[in-house]
Amino acid sequence: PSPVHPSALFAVDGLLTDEEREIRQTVRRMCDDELRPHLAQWFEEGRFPARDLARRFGSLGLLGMHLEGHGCAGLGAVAYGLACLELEGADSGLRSLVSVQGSLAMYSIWRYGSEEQKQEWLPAMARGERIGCFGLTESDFGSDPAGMRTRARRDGDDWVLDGTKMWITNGSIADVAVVWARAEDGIRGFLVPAGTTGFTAHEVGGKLSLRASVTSELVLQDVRLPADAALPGALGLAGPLQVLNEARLGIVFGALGAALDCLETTIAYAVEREIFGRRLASFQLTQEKLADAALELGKGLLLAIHLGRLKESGVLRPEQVSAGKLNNVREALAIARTCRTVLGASGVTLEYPVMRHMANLESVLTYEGTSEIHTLVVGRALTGIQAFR
Ligand code: TGC
Ligand code: FAD
Repeated sequence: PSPVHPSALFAVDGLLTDEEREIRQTVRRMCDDELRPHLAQWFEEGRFPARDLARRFGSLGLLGMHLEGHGCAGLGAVAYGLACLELEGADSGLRSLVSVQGSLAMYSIWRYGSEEQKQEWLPAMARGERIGCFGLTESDFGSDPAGMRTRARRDGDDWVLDGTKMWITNGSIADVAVVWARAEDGIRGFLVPAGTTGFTAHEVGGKLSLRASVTSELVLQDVRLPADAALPGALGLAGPLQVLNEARLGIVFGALGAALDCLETTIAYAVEREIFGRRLASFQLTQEKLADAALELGKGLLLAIHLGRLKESGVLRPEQVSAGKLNNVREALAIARTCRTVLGASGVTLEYPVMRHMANLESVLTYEGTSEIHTLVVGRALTGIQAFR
């Protein structure tokens, strides 16, 4: 019998509209033609052309693609998720660029910003001409942002910010940082343009994961901002946590893209590779690995599409996003690890994308809420008892 592609096993294409399938194909083609040939090098060198890529992604309408108005494409959650899936099938770092720009930085402005802030930033960010970052985490307050030390105090009409943010994607290449800080009346978001006096960003080196992504520390020392730098619609931790739901949904899809790339690579390898006088794919142990991976991939995709449809109907709850992120990233990482075993020694090199995806997925398991935090969110939903603190 002729082989069935792992995505075709569950016939999920039938759950998509023509427009969604077309968007997926367009992003896939762009990844194949323009990104895949360079990924191993970008990862090895820990450098990639972020600004050029942002413009290219902007030209395809991928930045803030699920937002309406102000130059954004206004597409549905599933279309956005499928774009994330294809981008992450290339490299999680590229999906990160798009997640942070569209779902964290742009969404913060779109949801909580004034009309003037939206007009100033959103169209240029949608085109990829200006890059944003999202500063919530601090070195001592990652999983528990409620404890943040960054402060915003009033001085006349101005705001003055002091503090340090850590592990901020796009931080040192951003034109604007969305910085979350504790004001007297609660946590507020601020738009801090690059170059503002007292604001500096430094790239974090030595990463063994997401090497094709910029990760930075943001330092704010007596940063004076005008009154209209604050996002008027956000007060309290619920503000940034609501923003995170957007990006987490992209990851529910995206992580499966990395897993699918691993599985496609591994099936092709196992069918060609000969050992003990037979093809590697002809051994039952190998087929069990491939079958289990395809099952988890298919189940994850069904879950992702279901959550996307709930989002499009306006009824998606945060604990459902947590369940999706927890399951799909955990399974994607397990698939990447299993695929790596099938490739043997070749699996530990950059000749194949599998270990690169595996290393990237370690960050994906940690950022946007660790797997433990999402477990506790689901546990709280099931029991009504919070076990965070
Ligand atoms: P808690 O008391 O539960 O909540 C405080 C207020 O927030 C509301 N809330 C949410 N609202 C919308 N969506 C959610 N997911 C929400 N979770 C909570 C909640 O209803 C409450 O509202 P109100 O009005 O009653 O005040 O807060 P807590 O301090 O107990 O913390 C809960 C916990 C641990 C779940 C939360 O702190 C958390 O999610 N921690 C994880 C932090 C995190 O995910 N950081 C990510 C940083 S950004 C990032 O990683 C980008 S990666 C970049 C890339 O993609 O490349
Ligand atoms: P900690 O919170 O110190 O957690 C350490 C371990 O303890 C984890 O396993 C965690 O699950 C566990 N743990 C914590 N609390 C509990 C508990 N109550 N019960 C049981 N176990 C617990 N942040 C941003 O704001 N913006 C960004 O753009 C951004 N980009 C990132 C990019 C990369 C590459 C990485 C790696 C991180 C990024 N982050 C960003 C930060 C990320 O969100 C945090 O790393 C994450 O929230 C976890 O925080 P932490 O690293 O301080 O770990």
